[in-house]
Amino acid sequence: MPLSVRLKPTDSIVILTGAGISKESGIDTFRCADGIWARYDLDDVATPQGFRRNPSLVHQFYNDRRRGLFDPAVQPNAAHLALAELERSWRGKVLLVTQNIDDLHERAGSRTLLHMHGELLKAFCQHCRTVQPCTHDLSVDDHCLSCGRKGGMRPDIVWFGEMPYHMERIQTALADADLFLSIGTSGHVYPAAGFVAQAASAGAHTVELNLEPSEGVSYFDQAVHGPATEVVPAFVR
Ligand code: BV8
Repeated sequence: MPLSVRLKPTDSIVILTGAGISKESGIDTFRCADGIWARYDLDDVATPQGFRRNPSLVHQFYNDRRRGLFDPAVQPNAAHLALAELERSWRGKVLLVTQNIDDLHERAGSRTLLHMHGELLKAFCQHCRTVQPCTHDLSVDDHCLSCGRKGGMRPDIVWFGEMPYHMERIQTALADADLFLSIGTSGHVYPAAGFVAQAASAGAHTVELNLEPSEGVSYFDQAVHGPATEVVPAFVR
């Protein structure tokens, strides 16, 4: 049943995506059997403490993943493209919130997009606190493009224990949502994993589109399980 049958044309839609939507584009997830946390200790590479302990390890972790974005085989897939088409064709508001740090939603054409965990293609200077584009390998020897000082550059990524970006805008959108779609996320990491309960309490219809039931599946009104490139285009058409 097309989305337009479920909703009024002016209804608001909030979409949350996680690593699963990029899996079929060749980007690793975190908690699948062959995922990133099977190869790296989260505390070493995705916390401020880990960065202070060994910045070179963390830079290498993100440099490898940033380089992966430039692999010609890594392209937006049918799920990314279907969400960009929905944003273009839907008359109501559509807000796409992603936990992902890749740029596949942008490359698919999505515009109203918030990266709540930051972006691989940006760097942050701890001295002058500016965010700047980053397409190259970062290291402890880098100088900031803004203040010129050395040794303060880090990936512009939200690590565990750090406040995610755009939370106020996300909370406002969840309070106003008529439909909340959660795509390709295990529902393990907060505050993102709590969005479904917030949307539901505001009266939204909540749907999970995921390869398999997530940790939060019981919070959803509806769940469709299968590969994102199949279930997402079928649901949003
Ligand atoms: C914070 C860095 C507070 C970027 C990441 C309760 C409330 C608030 C906080 C907490 C809380 N309980 C615990 C916490 C602390 C913590 C947390 O949640 N810990 C977890 C381990 C329990 N949260 C935080 O620290 C957050 N910060 O709360 O700050 C605060 C308040 C005031 C002041 C200061 C601070 C910060 C969280 C962000 C951490 N950064 N990563 C990076 O390196 O990428 S999180 C990491 O997990 C990634 O960002 C990733 O996006 C995120 C979520 O993972 P998923 O995207 O869901 O990926 P996963 O592999 O888990 O699942 C993939 C899914 O896809 C699977 O279900 C699979 O079945 C499916 N799939 C696979 N293939 C396909 C598919 N689906 C469809 N098609 C396919 N083909």
